[in-house]
Amino acid sequence: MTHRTRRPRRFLAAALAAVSLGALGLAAAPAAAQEWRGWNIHAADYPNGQGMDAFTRMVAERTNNRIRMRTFHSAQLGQQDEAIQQMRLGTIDFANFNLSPFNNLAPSTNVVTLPFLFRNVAHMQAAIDGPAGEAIARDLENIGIIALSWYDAGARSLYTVRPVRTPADVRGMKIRVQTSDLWIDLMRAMGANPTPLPFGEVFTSLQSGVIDGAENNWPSYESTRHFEVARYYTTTEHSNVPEVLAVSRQRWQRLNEADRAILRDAARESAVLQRRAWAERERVSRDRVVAAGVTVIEITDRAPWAALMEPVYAKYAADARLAALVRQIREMP
Ligand code: BDP
Repeated sequence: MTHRTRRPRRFLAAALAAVSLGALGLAAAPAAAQEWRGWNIHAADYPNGQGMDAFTRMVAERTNNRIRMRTFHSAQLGQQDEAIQQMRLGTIDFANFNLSPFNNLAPSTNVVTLPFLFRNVAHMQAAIDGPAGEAIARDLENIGIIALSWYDAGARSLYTVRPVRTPADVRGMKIRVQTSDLWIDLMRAMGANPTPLPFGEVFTSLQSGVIDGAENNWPSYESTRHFEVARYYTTTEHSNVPEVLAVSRQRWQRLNEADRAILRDAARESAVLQRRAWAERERVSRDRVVAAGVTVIEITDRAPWAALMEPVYAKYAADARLAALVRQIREMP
C-alpha cells in the first residue's frame, strides 16, 4: 500500500526536477555567447596543437566570432580517458584524440589500430579518409562524439631502457600501453608484460622502473622527453593508428546546418595543415633524439614481428563487419 502511494510522488518529484533543470538551462547564457573548451594532450607547438589552433581561428573568422573556441593544450583539462568521458558528458566541447583509447567503446577503431595493417602513410590516409573513417564516425557518434576530420600520428615503435633487436628481447619487459584491450593483447602477443598507464605518467614510470619501455611515434617520444630515460628506439612500426578531431554531440545538436558546414570545412583544412606539419616534425624529432645520443635499432624485416600478431587479428577482426573492413582496407590499391 505505502509502496503504491509513494511511487507516483517520487515520479512527480523527478519530473519537477527535470522541468526546473530545463528552465535553468533556458535561463543560462545563450550557447552562442559561450566559449567552447577544447582538449589537447600535447603542447601547443606540436603539429596537432597547430592544427587545432588553425581550426579554432578559422571557425571564429567564418562565424564572425559567434563560435569562439579555446584549446587547453598540454592535458590541462585532464588525461585522455577522463577527457573522453567529459566530452561524452558535454563538459569538453572539442578535442583531438588518438583512436586507440576508443577501442573498448567504438569497435571499428580496433581496425585502424591493428598491427602491421597499413603498408604506408598513404594507405592509412586512404583508409581513414574513406571506408574506415566512415565506420569509425558512425561508431563514435553512437557514444556522443562527432568526428570532423582525421589527423596523422605516424608509425608507433617500441622504445626501451635496454636494447630490443628481436621479439625474444621483449620477453617479460614491462611495456606501457594506452588503455585498450587490443593494445594489451598486442603487447602480450609480442611477449611483453603490458602495463596500461596514462600518457602523462610514462616519464616518471620509466624513471622509477615501474616500466621498462613504451611505444610511440617519433614526435611523442621526443616531445615528452621519454628519450632521456628510454635510450633505445626500435623501429618496429607496429601500428599506424590515426587520430580524430571531434566535437561533442551535445554541442553539435545545437548547431544549424550552416555552422556545421563551417566546422567541418575548417576541421578538414586543419587536417591538411596538421598532416604537413606532422611529416616535418617526424623528421625533426628523429634528428633531435639521435643528436641526443639515442640508439636507433632499425628493423628491416618485420615479418617475425607480424607473425606474432595472429591472435590479435583472430580476436579483434573476427566479427563479420570488422573483418569485411579489414579486407576492404587490405584490398585498397
Ligand atoms: C600519442 C597520441 C596521443 C596519445 C599518446 C599515448 O598523439 O593522443 O595519448 O600517443 O600513447 O602519439 O597515450
